[in-house]
Amino acid sequence: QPPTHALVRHPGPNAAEGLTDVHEPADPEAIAAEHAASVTALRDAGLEVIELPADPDRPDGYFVEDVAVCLGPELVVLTNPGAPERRGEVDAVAEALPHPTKLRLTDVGGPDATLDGGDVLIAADRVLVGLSRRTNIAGARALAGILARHHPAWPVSIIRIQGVLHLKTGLTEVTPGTVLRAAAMRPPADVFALAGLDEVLVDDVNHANVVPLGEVTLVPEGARAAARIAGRRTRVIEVPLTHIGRMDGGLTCLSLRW
Ligand code: CIR
Repeated sequence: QPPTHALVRHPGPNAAEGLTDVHEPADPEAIAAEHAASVTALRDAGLEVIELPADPDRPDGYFVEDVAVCLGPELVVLTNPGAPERRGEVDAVAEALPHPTKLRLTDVGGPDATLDGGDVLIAADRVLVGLSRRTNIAGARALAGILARHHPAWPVSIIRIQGVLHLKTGLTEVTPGTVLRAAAMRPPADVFALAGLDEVLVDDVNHANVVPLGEVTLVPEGARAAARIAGRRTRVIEVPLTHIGRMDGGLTCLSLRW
């Protein structure tokens, strides 16, 4: 089921002060403009969008995808982000989500379980959970346990990822059964994780992160392979992401969708 709703949080004046491995400086006003373009694109795609105000104390707060995993309109899993400086982002998003059932990852996996939503790819026929610098085994297992209970038909693979921040930085599903993988992200050692999927390799590490929304696909501006493949089946909206990319963010990170 394509999503009908999304939640976003505005970037604040401190939006360029969050965590990043990229050495080029980002401009907070440019971040705000790119973020606004992403919200317009979500609305243009027909989604109803909840907008939260910026949090002046949390520069990475607009990367809402990392603090929750929406499993449809009924159930959401509130995460325990791997970066301690991001843990304070969870509660405001949790309160704003209308889902009737809200589970805490740490209630299932214990206080040491960490997981960023950016490490969870829900594809057409499977769920991939990345073990990254942010998501540990206890966190991945806790999410897999929740999925086994609430969505027993979804096969789950836990895969170690290297070369990118989050699983979805380097791997997203562009159309059902076709994934884009950034060459910078090494292929998963678990050979079954991507079995049966068509994989398209992209050279630019910022061009593998797309948001499929049923009849519309959001892709980063200039991501030609993504636009071409998505364009065969859906309308494509390109979103500029230069400055958000410098904060290690992609399109998926900017919203929660259900
Ligand atoms: C961070 O390092 O946590 C943020 N600056 C970027 C988070 C990007 N989120 C994502 O890929 N899901």
